[in-house]
Amino acid sequence: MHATEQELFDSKISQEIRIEPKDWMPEEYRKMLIRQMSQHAHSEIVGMLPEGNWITRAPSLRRKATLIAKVQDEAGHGLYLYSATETLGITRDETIEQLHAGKAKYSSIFNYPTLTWADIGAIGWLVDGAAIMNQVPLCRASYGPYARAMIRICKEESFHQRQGFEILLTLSRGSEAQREMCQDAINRWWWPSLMMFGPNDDASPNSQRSMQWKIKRFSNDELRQKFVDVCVDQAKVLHMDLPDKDLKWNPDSGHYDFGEINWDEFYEVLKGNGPCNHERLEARKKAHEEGRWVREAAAAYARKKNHNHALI
Ligand code: FAQ
Repeated sequence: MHATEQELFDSKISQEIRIEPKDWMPEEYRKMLIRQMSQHAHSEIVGMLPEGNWITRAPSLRRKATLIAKVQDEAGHGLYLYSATETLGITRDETIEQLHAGKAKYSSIFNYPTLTWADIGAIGWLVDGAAIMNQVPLCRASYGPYARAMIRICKEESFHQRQGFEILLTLSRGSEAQREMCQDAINRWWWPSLMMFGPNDDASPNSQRSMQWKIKRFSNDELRQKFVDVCVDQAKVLHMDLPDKDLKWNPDSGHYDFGEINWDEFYEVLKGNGPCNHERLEARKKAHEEGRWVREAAAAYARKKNHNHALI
């Protein structure tokens, strides 16, 4: 008897054989990937905005060059992820349209403002740090193009995390004002970074399915806990505090216990009511409009080239 397409798919998943674009896949699997991968791509692109804000104000040429390189890397990540999403049968135009219409989400973290230079350090340390914790397991995601895109992305995110930590380390060894600025940035970015991992497991509608399909390999709470555990030790190196009075080593679990996340704030940000949601979306729409002529010129050039080839 021949195996059905569904059986073939299931057996590939159970044997850790990657699913590739031309393979048969259940419609729900395809939709789950389009949702997560396009939101991930949007996050990388919108994520350029808070840091881009500091390129002109970086305190030295070295800091400026590094920050430009980092922001450029995020653009690259967005582009690989849009391309990987296109392999699922949705065009880049459609996914971008969903973002601009407010139908597609992007990471909540990018709706917070970057008020001081120390925020650039805190983003590198905490935001890229959380991104790595979440994305290293995605290098083993069951969908080939997503998993392969994540390998390079994770290597670059590691460099970002270190540059952020080094910014904070420099500030933490500086003047009183610099130490205060460093602590203030950590205070503002800590909780939103924990929210990046998504709702608690019992309130996460997609996790179970995604883990059965081996897209996600760990639950939101598992990854959040790993992140808290590594950050506590890193904060000690900085001689900075994490703003949580309930943070405490638990010898029974072998992990740090931590306080309750403000989920009302998280869902308000998701609904569009965070401090910078409006500004971020407007900036993306404006950039898209202003880049229209470039896309049109590139498309016209490609058409002309194809036409000339046809004549040869
Ligand atoms: N923000 O059922 P779950 C970066 C939504 S890239 C906004 O748990 P899932 C690099 C979720 O979409 C950061 N929405 O969902 C960088 C779902 O809504 P939907 C982005 C969130 O997918 C650094 C609903 O809540 N990383 O930082 C958030 O199983 C520095 C229910 O949630 C990725 O996208 C949130 N934080 O798990 C760039 C990684 N959390 O779609 C520049 C890939 C949850 O049903 C500078 N994504 N939601 O309407 C993932 O791993 C997953 O999608 C999760 C969420 C873990 C984010």
